[in-house]
Amino acid sequence: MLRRSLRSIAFSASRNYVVKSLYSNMAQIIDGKAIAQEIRFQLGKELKQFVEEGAPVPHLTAVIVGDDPASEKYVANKMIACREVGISSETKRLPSSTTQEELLQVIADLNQDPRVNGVLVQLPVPEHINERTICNAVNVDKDVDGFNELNIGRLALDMDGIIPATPLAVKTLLEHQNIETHGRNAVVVGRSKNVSLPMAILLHADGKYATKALDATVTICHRYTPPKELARYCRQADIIVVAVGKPGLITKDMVKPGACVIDVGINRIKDENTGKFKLVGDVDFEEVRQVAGHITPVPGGVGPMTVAMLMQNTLKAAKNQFYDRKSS
Ligand code: NAD
Ligand code: L34
Repeated sequence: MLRRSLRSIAFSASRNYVVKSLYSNMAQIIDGKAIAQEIRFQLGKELKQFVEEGAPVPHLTAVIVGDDPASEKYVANKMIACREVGISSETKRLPSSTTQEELLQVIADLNQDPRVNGVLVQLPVPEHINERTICNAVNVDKDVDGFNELNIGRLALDMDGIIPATPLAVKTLLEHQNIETHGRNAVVVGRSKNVSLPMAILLHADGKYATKALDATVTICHRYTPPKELARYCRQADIIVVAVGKPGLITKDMVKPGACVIDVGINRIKDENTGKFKLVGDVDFEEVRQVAGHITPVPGGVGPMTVAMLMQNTLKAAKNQFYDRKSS
């Protein structure tokens, strides 16, 4: 009886939607890779127009200190994206023995170089170098990572500036998927200065100011949040953004049915079946996708979007510099 009535509903007007919502509770997977590709394509067109107006081809320089294989991979992805969008780019590789003074000199030279529009120092830097000193040394107008204290301050004060690529990636994914955030509960798991803090700002701040933030009610959980409390906060969340670096931290029982789960974490773990290394996030993807409404995969979620947002920031920086220069 129930079956028959379900079937008749299923054959009504919005057949596919009804069938999906009655027979499958699987989350919609947010395809960060595809959305990033779309954004790179649009940025390519915008860049072409900018250059046609007489602007020089925007240039990004990335600096890697030491030989972290993950940094090599991420920066390689950034260089590939630059090529696709039409941004000229260069990677400067410095040995892990580079002193802080030497690195500061490299940054000062890039700050001075009028051909360079964007500068980023890939993190982490070796232990003997102070990350904050380095981030603050990058000229605020060329700081395409948005890690300079002035850009973080501008973000905190709802002012226009450059927003760090990963939180901006999450915001753009939420907007692209039409996820309602206004007045909703969001939990950010992690409290790092480069990802989770700007993420929490973008989620809670007022959408009517320059940062076009998301108007959610935000809770920040971190290493000292007891696991039971973490689970309790997460269960109340309409949106969970997790950036910790612990595979399997977010499990099915911690997620409210229909919630949107954004997995920023990247972990390299050994696949028990193949013995090969694979990438996973902080979310137990197979379990959580059974309850969530939306979920990002790892790989192919926030990572590629972070790279696309770096391209967006670089074009924005180049435009700011060009129009400022022309008007002065
Ligand atoms: P981090 O490594 O600096 O710090 C980790 C954070 O997790 C800390 O704030 C800590 O308080 C918190 N934490 C630790 N254990 C916890 C627990 N049990 N419960 C709740 N919180 C806990 O952070 P990060 O630089 O933001 O990086 C986090 C993860 O995101 C890493 O896996 C990193 O590789 C990844 N990441 C991905 C991207 C991307 O584009 N996809 C960008 C940046 C970082
Ligand atoms: N200065 N340091 C600075 N700026 C950044 O914005 C970063 N970050 C994080 C590490 N250090 C940084 C990145 O670029 C992490 N990150 C980043 C960039 C790209 C990708 C992931 C993280 C990425 O392309 N991820 C792919 C898979 C990559 C792989 O195969 O290893 C993905 O699909 O998730």
